[in-house]
Amino acid sequence: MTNKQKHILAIHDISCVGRCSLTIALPILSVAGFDTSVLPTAVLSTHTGGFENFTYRDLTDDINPIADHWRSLNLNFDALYSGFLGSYEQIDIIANLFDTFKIKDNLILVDPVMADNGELYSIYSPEMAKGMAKLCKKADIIVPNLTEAAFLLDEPYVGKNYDQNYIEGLLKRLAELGAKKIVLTGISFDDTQLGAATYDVTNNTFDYAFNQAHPGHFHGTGDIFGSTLLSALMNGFSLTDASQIAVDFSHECIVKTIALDQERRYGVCFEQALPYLIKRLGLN
Ligand code: PXL
Repeated sequence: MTNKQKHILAIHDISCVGRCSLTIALPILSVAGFDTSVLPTAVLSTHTGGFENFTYRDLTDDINPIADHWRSLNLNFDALYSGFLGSYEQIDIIANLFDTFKIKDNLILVDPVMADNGELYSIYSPEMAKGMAKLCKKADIIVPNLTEAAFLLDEPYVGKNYDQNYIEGLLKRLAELGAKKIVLTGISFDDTQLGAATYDVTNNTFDYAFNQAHPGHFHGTGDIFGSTLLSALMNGFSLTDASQIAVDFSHECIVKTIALDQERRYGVCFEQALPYLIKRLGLN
């Protein structure tokens, strides 16, 4: 019997400079062994976090014609992975695309990329949060950070002021949006560790994955985490193990970036950590 190569669709923007979104998802999913197709949601000269005067081409009008062509080709995807969307209108368009391409055994992962550190990204309005909650309903797995979780649930952002009880309550409330697996990123119960919390609704189990914390903000690590989590899940790892691999690979990327003294707004030096990921996924 042949082992058919899995086909994944990554739905994110292209930020031409400053690694994030598709310039992270495509190489990571490729190195993890998958035929990765892309649906660009916008094209920016740089990402929005740390550069001024970036260009922004919203590709909303291109998405339905692209999806219609794919429908005519009867394409199938083993996973669909959405991240940064180019406009509020894209939420309904992507939800519709999920309806078309959802099949029994494929996986829809929604990273509700819209906010960090208590604030929405500058290009988004508060209505984005309500729309993202609707998109999360279509997902098998969602991967919000703590800020996005607060926006999705229309709850106050608590900053660093939380405990395990709060996190597990938050995970349960996020599950009410509809996904059966929830992964909450950027969790830290003390200053030395940073990681993710998972909630598997079917088994009613909570799990945690941590690695060493490094001070400061490392741009694009949410996309590193989401792409790695999906890579591990699609290679057959459990939710708990995939989350630990994603935490550890994100940490590895941060360590490389610090060692190379890279300017933070250009993103993390994940390229040099890819051999580590291949090893962790058991692909070498
Ligand atoms: O990493 C999330 C992200 C994706 N795409 C764009 C961004 C950001 C975060 O700032 O600006 C364009």
